[in-house]
Amino acid sequence: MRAVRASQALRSLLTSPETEFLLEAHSGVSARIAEEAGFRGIWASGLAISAQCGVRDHNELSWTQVLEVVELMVDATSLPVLLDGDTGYGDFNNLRRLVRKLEQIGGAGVCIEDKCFPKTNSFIHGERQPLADVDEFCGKIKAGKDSQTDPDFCLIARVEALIAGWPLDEALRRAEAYRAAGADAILIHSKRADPLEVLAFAAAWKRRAPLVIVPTAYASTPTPVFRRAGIALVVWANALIRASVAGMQRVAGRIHASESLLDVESDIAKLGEIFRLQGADELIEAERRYAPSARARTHALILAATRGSGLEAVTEDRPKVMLTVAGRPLLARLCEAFKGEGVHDIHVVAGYRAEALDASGVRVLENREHASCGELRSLACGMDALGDDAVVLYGDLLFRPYILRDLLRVASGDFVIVVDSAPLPAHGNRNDLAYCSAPDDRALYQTGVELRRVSRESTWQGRHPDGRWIGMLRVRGPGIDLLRQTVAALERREDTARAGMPELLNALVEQGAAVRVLYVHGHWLDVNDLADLERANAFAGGSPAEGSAA
Ligand code: SPV
Ligand code: MG
Repeated sequence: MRAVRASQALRSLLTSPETEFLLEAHSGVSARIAEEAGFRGIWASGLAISAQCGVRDHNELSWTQVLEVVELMVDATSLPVLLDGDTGYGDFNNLRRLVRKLEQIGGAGVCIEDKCFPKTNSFIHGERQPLADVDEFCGKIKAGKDSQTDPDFCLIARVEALIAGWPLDEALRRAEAYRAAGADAILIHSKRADPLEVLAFAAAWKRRAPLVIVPTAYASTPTPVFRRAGIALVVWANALIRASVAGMQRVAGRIHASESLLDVESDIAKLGEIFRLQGADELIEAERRYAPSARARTHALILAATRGSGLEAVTEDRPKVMLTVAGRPLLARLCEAFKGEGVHDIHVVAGYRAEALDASGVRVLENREHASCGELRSLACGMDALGDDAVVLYGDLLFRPYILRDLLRVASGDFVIVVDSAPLPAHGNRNDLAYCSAPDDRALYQTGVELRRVSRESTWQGRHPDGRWIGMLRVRGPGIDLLRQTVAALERREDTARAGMPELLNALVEQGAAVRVLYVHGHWLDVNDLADLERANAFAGGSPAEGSAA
């Protein structure tokens, strides 16, 4: 609900002792832009609305088509919208329907001009356009006023006599008749390059009713001149449609010539700005409130930028994640695992041999600094893909489906990592030893265990590790922001700029974040060397699992 009704707001602009301004808008987004610029009201220009539809300002749009645009504008802004209603789209009866419909959709008022339907724009042979009969036009004004139910709805009568080449007297005669018929204000239009006839009209009019002007032809007139003349409302009637046309022409030409977006990217609005103008954030908020399950869609981010030392013999032409295990690439297996759990929003951060990454149904992000930076850089590249809830994992993992399922469905907390409590195998890397708040007690269904440290040290604070982090992290809710900030902070520090995921987990713990532990007992493996690849083939092929995949 608007605090002040739109019609009231428009009326107070008309009756304010100051000169006020309306800006043309022709769409929801242009209306919102006008509001953000500081305008207090909108001119729903017939010229601009028809132009944005690619048709002439000649009543080629039906009045209901015009109203559809007006309704979108009303919805998009809290400002009063004054419709440039041409001649009222017909006789008095058409105007009555227009007024009622406008009220229904929240329009604040209508301006009608004393020409004949179909009219054409005043700047196209304005002198040749016949004026309406004064009595008939007065009848139309009365009909319009009689059919409004909101007392503040404004009906403005536009005098086209000067445009059509009639003298000042005729313009004054008409204006007075329209005022007497009930018009709330008079719009006096002129196509002269100077404001003289409008000023002469204003002087003779003596503020009998608020005066509205459209200084398109006499745009060089300083605005104080209008203030001094007592003009109530100045309408900047076509600036936004002209701005958008000029912008679109420039950009379309450059894209066509360069066959690229690169030249224009810095001159056009960022997508984020479009989303902001559309109110995308509000929808995210609303989804949280009304459809939390829809919002809680989990994303997957696969870190797959490295070649993998120990696998050089088989990664000459492809990244590790494209290695084939039991007939299918590791990446395809991971995607299948995620999709099987309903996680369809999958991003993979590529680096080494990114071009060889062949993945349908996943989006590829690139870490161009993969050779010189650590995993943090890859994670930073994928940060925007995390949404509100994500599983981040290494691309060389193979695991039984229940591990991901439990991580998605059972584990709770802003951060959850999967830790394998099975005895450490003789083979495999030991960078990710996990020290936790409690060891895995397989007789209990533990949910409250937290990570204390991930380390390659085989003891920490005199204790043995509780297991091995398998390279799978779930992060969600407020955890996403903390993750983002922590990655940024680590990247800023010289000693941690090239760090990996273990340093990140430790930094989170050191800041007091609760990193929950989901214990598993085997049933996974990672591929670090050729022997692992062998094991992976057996694991994926269904042979009795070895090592940590026991
Ligand atoms: C419009 O903006 O459509 C107007 C003003 O009616 S003018 O183009 O000057 O006629
Ligand atoms: Mg118009």
